[in-house]
Amino acid sequence: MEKICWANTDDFEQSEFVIIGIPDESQSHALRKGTEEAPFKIRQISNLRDSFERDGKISLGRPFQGSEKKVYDFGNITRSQIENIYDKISASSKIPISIGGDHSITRQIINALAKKHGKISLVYFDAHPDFVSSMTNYYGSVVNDVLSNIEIISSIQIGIRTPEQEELDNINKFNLEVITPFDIQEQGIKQVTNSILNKLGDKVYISFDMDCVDPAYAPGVSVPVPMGLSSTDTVYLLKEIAKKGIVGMDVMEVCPSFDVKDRTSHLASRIISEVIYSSGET
Ligand SMILES: [Mn+2]
Repeated sequence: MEKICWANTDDFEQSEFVIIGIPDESQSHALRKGTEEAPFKIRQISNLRDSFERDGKISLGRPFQGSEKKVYDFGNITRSQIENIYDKISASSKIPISIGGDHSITRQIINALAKKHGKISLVYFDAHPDFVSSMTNYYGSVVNDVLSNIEIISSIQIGIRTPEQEELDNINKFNLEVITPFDIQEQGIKQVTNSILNKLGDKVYISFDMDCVDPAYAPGVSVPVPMGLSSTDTVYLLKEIAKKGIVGMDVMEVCPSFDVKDRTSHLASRIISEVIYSSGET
């Protein structure tokens, strides 16, 4: 299996960031299948589109700002390996960047990371709140399933635009802050970013469902919804959050078989690099 092009060390111990693929969509109810192909596809596209050959040497089209970080690609793991492997990663204070798979995987990652970090400040990018409570342990109940391991007051949802009534009721019940694409249209990305940065706690985890982005930029997702975030606004916000420091991130729900010319996988590759390069930079 190809490694993501941003991987620059073969030594796990030396690395600051660990890329992990989790090609599992067993807890998705989406009509579109195929998110399990994303860890392979995003790595493949990263090597085709984010790198350049000059006189037989490969160089990266790296982000414009931010310094190089040590990145290790762990390869793919199964759902049942998540707890053990994330224990190992957090024991050595490395930052996991996970590629799904369906969004339910985030539940297992957060529950594992919370053992080390305590309550997580969750930044949840998604078109859908994933806050169903009448069913549990699937891709529509992630926020409900991690409630005991997140600090609601410092958590936030971004990009939400198609909640079910039950999810709206839960958002109101727990007083979870939500920023919709219209909020960004009205206030501007800079003001929205500042208010998010002021809200976040010390242990920030970014869960990134690719369907938060407008289908014009990210058509290859399992449940697309029109009127999403622009790719530039999204990455600007991600970079500003990453600068503060994160304990982990995931990129979920990319669905390569519904993509248009791999543009969603290319955006996913860029997002991963922008977050890594910006991370901890002041
Ligand atoms: Mn989701």
